[in-house]
Amino acid sequence: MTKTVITYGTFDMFHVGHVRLLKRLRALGDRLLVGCSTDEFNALKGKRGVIPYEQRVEMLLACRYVDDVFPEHDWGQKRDDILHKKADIFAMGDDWAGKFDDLGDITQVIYLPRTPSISSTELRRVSAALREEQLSELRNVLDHLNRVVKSL
Ligand code: C2G
Repeated sequence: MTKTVITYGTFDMFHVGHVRLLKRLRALGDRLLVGCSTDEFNALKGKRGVIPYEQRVEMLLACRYVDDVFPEHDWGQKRDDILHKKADIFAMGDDWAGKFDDLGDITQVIYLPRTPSISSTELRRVSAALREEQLSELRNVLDHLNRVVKSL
């Protein structure tokens, strides 16, 4: 009997924290279904995504641990999804611990430890800092060139 695992997320800037979670989720059963938050739902979640939905789906489908991906449009679709897709396990990272226990009447609810010190937010922060560093170096070069031109 195929044991189906289901999970949900934005999976923006796909990183090793996502991969390690998906790997552990897949190991809980025989197939892993991922509800990927649409760009519109991300806006509702107050998340400013970097990577568009279609590309986040493409990266998830390229992951060896993922068997299928479907759109997550709103908070309330989980119960119907679990029943319709006959998910035996609903699992998330433990930053969500306790938040979805109400689904325990129709499926097994599991929370797995997050991978520490990496997140899409942190990656965005680092890339913004790098960009700022490059801009400031450019400003220094321009200042230097201005001085050279003035001295001619
Ligand atoms: N995650 C993880 N380790 C990280 C970062 C994320 O294990 N370093 C896990 C999260 O716990 C989550 C999944 O990866 O289970 C996806 O994380 P996000 O893309 O941040 O998803 P989120 O915004 O939490 O959306 O309805 C549920 C929501 O769609 C969840």
